Amino acid sequence: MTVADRAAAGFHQVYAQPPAGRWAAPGRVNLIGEHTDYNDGFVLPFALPLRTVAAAAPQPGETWTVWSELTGETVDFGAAEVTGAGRVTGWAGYVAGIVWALREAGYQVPGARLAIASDVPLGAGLSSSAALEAAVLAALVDLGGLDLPAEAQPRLAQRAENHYVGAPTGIMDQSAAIRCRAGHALFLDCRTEQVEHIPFDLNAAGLAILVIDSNAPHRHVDGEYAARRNSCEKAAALLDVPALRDVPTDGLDDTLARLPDDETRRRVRHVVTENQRVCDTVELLRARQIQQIGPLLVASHTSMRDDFAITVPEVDTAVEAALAAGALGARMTGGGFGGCVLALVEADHSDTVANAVTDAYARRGFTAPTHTTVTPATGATRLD
Ligand code: GAF
Repeated sequence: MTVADRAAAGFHQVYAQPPAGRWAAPGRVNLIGEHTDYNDGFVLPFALPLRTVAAAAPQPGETWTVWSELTGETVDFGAAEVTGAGRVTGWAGYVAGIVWALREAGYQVPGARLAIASDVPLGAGLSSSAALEAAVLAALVDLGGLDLPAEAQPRLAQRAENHYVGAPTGIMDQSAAIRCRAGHALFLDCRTEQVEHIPFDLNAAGLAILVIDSNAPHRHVDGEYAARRNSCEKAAALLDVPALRDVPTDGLDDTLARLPDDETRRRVRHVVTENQRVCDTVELLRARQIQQIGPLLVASHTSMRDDFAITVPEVDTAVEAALAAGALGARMTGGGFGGCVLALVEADHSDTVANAVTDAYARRGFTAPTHTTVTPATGATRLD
């Protein structure tokens, strides 16, 4: 059964009625541009063909009921739970967070019953939470006939995640889940929220993106993420700029010399050089030179490993093994401390690269990685 059919079947089973519609939103990988979003910088994610589907129908009053295929649980909440942040916890908190953020923004949110099914793996750094937020948001916007254009939806979903759930993320994942286009990467300016859909036709170039789940245990992800964000914001204040996006690449060494310690200098260097790498990658893709982006991916990984300090031995091993086996480029994707690695490979070479990573893991005694090849899919959409 497809994920959309599973959502509909779950809806029937739980509510003994058909849904009024189904809405899907994808997970994402980020081609390049890590930890740049909350620094007002640039990112270049694309949507995965793995999706979360919300089957939904209106229900009377200010009440919401949501069932999840994954846990088999049904959670109910009402107006009291969405007048203050954080009152619904766990996976249903993302759903309540969307209702909360819509109400905070002044929308009349329709009561609803929802059934959620998903193919986006949890905890793999592929943005399962943003996919859930985006699918639920799309459903509620349509059911309520709310005047909330797609361009404005990522900021609202981010508010749900930041303030209701309490995770201090940037705007990349929600933007990818909502605004991506099939066959394209999404070049997003996280300050202005302007986007350019950059053609990313891997097939035509005889290439593939291999996504390898490092299966590394997540270690201190939330605390480390918040710490990175904090040191970036402090550094921007020290440099007297609104955000690290405003630090130019030219004269970077002189700028870094104004900072008080080596760790802060490294954090800033990562963000400034990573923004530049996103722009350089976009230039190459515009020129249809996908093959040439490999060294930028590798430089991004090195910067995340050595300057931003967000990689772990499993992801470093996967990147090294992929490159040694002939990948054109490879890097960790997502927030870090585990999650996935992406490798740009010749299409007929992806098994060789994947097997090389599996072998390297076995030699180091790591839990075996899992892998899949992906092409850019569409953002949030109503299915029926
Ligand atoms: C996570 C966050 F949710 C994003 O906002 C982004 O900061 C990313 O880590 C790192 O680039 O996915």
